[in-house]
Amino acid sequence: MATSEPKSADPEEPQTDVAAPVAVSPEQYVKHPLQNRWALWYFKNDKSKSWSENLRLISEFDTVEDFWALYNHIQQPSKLGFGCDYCLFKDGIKPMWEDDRNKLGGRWLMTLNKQQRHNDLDRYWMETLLCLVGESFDEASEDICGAVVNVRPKGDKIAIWTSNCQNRDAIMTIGQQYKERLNIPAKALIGYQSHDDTSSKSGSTTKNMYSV
Ligand code: MGP
Repeated sequence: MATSEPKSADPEEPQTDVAAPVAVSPEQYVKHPLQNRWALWYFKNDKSKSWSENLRLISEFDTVEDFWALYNHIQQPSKLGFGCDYCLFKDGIKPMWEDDRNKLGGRWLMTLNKQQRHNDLDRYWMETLLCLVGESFDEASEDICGAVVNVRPKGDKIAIWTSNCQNRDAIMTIGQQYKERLNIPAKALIGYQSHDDTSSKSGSTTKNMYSV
């Protein structure tokens, strides 16, 4: 039971305890949707487990705000241990050759030298993420499956995976625009390799199907 009656409102007295309504536009509270939902995966090389057991889903997001919240929460690639990877893939596509949406595909591969871990790796990876979530490749963005960064003692790698290695036009559009976004000099070539060739390679290099 109430112990005191509410004061009767005196129209002469200013109503200091009532907050004036503030107009809030939807821009201030509605998150900005991305065109696709994305999943971030983390790979940690534990030799006692199989390759696929070492792959862990970290989180999914489908808004600009949730992308940045996740990005700001996790370590930059240059701070990861050797043998670790991050993978950002469209929701429903596992970051492995065997997934139905990857098995006919391949990747644009950038191999970095050891100095680039300090100079370029984190910047390239962030730009790669922005290319993906921002759907930067026009209609060719449809062909994008995801991207991977591998942190390795012999030199780090960043790759964009696409769904079909026969889709030359989409692959070339992605390769050219990606190279421009990263400001890679025209004379420095990057190559595209099919997952089929990568997974069955016997030597240390896989042949390029395309290069830009
Ligand atoms: P990696 O991690 O892509 O490159 O592949 P890394 O460590 O630089 O080695 P390199 O061979 O390119 O010099 C390392 C190994 O992980 C591969 O040889 C496979 O055994 C395994 N692996 C990598 N991927 C991407 C897959 C995959 O998609 N599926 C399966 N089953 N194994 C994979």
